[in-house]
Amino acid sequence: MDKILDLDYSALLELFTAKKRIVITTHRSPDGDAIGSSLALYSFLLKQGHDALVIIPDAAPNFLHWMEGLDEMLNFEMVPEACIEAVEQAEVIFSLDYNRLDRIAALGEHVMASNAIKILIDHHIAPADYFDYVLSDTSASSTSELIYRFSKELGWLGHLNEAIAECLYAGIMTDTGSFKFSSTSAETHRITADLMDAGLVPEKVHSAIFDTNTYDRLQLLGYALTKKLEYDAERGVSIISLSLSEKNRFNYKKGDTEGLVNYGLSIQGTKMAVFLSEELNITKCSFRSKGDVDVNVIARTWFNGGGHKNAAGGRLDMKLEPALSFLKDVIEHKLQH
Ligand SMILES: [Mn+2]
Repeated sequence: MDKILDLDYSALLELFTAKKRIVITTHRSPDGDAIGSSLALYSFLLKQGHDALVIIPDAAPNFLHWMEGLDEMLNFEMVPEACIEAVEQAEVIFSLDYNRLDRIAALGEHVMASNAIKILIDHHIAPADYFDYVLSDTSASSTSELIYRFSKELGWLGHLNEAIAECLYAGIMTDTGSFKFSSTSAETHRITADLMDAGLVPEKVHSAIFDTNTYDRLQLLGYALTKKLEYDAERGVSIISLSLSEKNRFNYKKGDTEGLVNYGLSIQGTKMAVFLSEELNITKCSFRSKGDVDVNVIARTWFNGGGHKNAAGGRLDMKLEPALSFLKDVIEHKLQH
């Protein structure tokens, strides 16, 4: 069941009447929704006259670098002292697109220790109970959709412009798989229409996010699909595996194999897709599934990981070859098909 926890907006209206020092935080390995919702809220707060700052636990991916306000964010990995000081001085701290402070790594301890008013806005299940204000709606497509709702309730939408609309759209579009996941609602489309009325040009954002391949990345994708994709039609399982040296052959950069596992899942009849990626002394495992196949349980039981029912990750402390044998052994002997 979708659970909705809503905010006391009259108390918040009161809170934001006077200028506040505000820090916005979002989760590790921030995605389009994390960065988009944070920068949209950041712009709204600045336009309302507040002193605002976005802190990210680690770097934002390159395909989001066009967003307005991105250069003003602080990266906790790069400048921890400045981030800690800002958290200590904050009167209000927002937590966006994550539901527990351990999701923001070491930064979480400082947020926890702070006396600031803590506001959570998120769409993941089971938010922790140490926030002062919680807007949690698991039926919402994205945190960006919730930032739109939040800003509307507080009467800030008069500030909505093209740059803010682009940030919100990027978050909604990426979290809904370009409006195809079941979390896409009529409300999601109504909000998108409002964003277009505010000047948004959707194709511009699509292009900025998706048309960013390097030649090496496409070559790596081609290699992975033609040489390294194994498909077990009988069990409906596809596996792609890449060694460190194979990745290095294509000048691999972080993010280059993002989404690769989904190609395996797109084969008609596939129930589960796995991507194994060798790193220095470990092999990372990504799982995707359809329907009732619970990859969260599989990742937790055999691969030191976890996640969601249809999307999970894990790691094995071994090189690629033994990891691949281990995976096949689990598929052949441990799982029911
Ligand atoms: Mn999200």
